[in-house]
Amino acid sequence: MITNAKAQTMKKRSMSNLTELEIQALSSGINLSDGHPRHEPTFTQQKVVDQLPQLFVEASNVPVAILEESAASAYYGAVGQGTALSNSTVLSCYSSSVAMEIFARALSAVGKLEVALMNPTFDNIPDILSGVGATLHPISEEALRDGSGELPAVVDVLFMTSPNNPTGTVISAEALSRWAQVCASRDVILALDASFRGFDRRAQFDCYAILNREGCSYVVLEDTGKLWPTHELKIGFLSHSRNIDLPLHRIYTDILLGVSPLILLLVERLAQDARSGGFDELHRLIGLNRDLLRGRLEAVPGIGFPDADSRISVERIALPVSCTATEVWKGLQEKSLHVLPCQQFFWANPDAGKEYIRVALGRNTKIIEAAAGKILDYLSDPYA
Ligand code: EGV
Repeated sequence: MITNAKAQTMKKRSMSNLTELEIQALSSGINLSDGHPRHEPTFTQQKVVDQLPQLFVEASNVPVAILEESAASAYYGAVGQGTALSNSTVLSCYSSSVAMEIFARALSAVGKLEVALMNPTFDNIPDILSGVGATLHPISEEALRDGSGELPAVVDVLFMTSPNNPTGTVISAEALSRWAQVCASRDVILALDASFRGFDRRAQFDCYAILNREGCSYVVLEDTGKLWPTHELKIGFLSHSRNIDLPLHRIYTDILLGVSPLILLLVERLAQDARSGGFDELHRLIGLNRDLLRGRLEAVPGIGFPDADSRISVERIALPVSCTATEVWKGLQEKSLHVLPCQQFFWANPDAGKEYIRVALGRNTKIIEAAAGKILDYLSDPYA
């Protein structure tokens, strides 16, 4: 018998994953597909980049444990996570997806494979989890945000993304406390992917203080890879409560010895820059690009921007009912503009993503302007 869940999985396997679509956007045309930052560095970011040869030398002269501590401390300090280093252990990874894979492997090693997972969210999270054999139980973004949902009866992990990708939804301090209490009382691991935290001050309350206060076991993933245009030089931080019953360090060391000391230094300097005005500049750029896109497109009949309050570096567009995400994604591709259709974000109910495309905003404003023009032309006359 083919169950509903199985049918959904089979349907998903027959589609490309979002990253396969993102790769198609790398070689030609305008790329508003991936959520990686591709705008010009700011003046002060460029000054850090100009110091790379000196940083290279410095990387040889400072013990890596010190570099790790300084990079983590600069990053967590810049995003309001003041107690991250006092009560948890941090493992630095090449990227947040590598951190995610390590977490998933650790879950599978101890058979904690019942995972309540936010829906929608970026598809590599469900894919990595199901890749290690996890059973996924969808829990809606609204239920998590309001703190109103119930955890399934048998569950080992509650996994949420905040700010969420692609919606930008933030789990408030109150909601996080509530979920941390639920997890603590039911011996469930709370996992939080905060890769987009840097974009939204509302997500920059000290979540480690809350998680430690409520006493749950937790894992938090953070990422510098969405923030600064560094050609994929980035760190994914995998931090966890000291009481966690998972072989994270063992799996981490199965996979890597450590990250590049040069990248640690680069991250430290860019985090310091972010703290002293860099984030303000980043938020201005993303806000400007978002306003410009919405302003140019709002005249299209039937179009919508469902994530009114989003601050993250991607924007979801609700399409007029006359067209589907796949059609628009293909049609725009024919005009050399790459975006993403949203079915794969809705991992538990892909059809719900048919009405949306996602466009990346971490680009120079001129690019967003040109892309908005193409989207406007296409939606005004798809057959032109
Ligand atoms: C986004 C790319 C990975 C991912 C992009 C992303 N895919 N890492 N497999 O980083 O929103 O476009 O998160």
